[in-house]
Amino acid sequence: MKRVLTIQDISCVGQCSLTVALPIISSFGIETAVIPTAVLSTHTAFTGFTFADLTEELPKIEKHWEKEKIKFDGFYTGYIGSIRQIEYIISIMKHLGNDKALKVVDPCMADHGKLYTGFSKDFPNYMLALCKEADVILPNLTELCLLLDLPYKEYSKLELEGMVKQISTITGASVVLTGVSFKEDELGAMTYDKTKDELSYFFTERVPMLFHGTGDCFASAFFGAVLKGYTFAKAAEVACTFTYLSVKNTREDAKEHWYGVHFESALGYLNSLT
Ligand code: PXL
Repeated sequence: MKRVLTIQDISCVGQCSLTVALPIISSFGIETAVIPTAVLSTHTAFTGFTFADLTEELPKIEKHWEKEKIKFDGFYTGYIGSIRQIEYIISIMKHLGNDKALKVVDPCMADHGKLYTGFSKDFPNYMLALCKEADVILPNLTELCLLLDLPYKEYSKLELEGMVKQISTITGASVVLTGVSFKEDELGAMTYDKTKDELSYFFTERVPMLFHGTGDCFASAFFGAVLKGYTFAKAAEVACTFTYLSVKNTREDAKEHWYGVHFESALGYLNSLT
């Protein structure tokens, strides 16, 4: 059985980051270890959340695991609790990976044109350093604009393709751009597989509602699918379909459940793949 490590926060309530990554990746039949970067009472879209920073735990955990000779076949990083964690995470990926361990970085820091509460304006520069360590990065449009230092606005298909290739050249990583849409009734992802120099798209029907945590569901499903042997393009299809099903199943409940999606109801789809 493959063993992977995901590094992101625990938002105790909020259906994002570790509380979704762990069940989603596990449902592919992959052993999933975690390092929490911080513990929050809720994610940062709520007001008044608590925040316990776990930065200095990271090097201690690395040291213990090195002693125990614990190694991983893949790494997936999400929400990071402090700038200093970036160098610690780079060290963990360098020292605790098996040969050819897959490194997926979700530059989770912003959406809808805005940085998440708590991140400073220079955070995207540090996140770029982490992206340079990755095999695949999974930005949304806001994050792509921040990484490239471009304004957040609507871009044409051709412009987006140029931007995705540009960030791939800068980071050396393949890229999956999430939240791509050229028609009102569709939503999907653009994948640039650097190893094949291939661009591809996949769309599903758009559910015209906004929920938090969909990026984390997408990234977790993508990571699991790649570990299971899917190509980056095919894994992006799986992740789009899984996220679409999760959102569709939350639609009825949108008022009370604005803070996350009912991804549990779509885990059966992932099970059917394995
Ligand atoms: O879903 C991304 C995410 C993860 N973790 C925390 C967040 C967010 C988005 O707002 O606040 C703590």
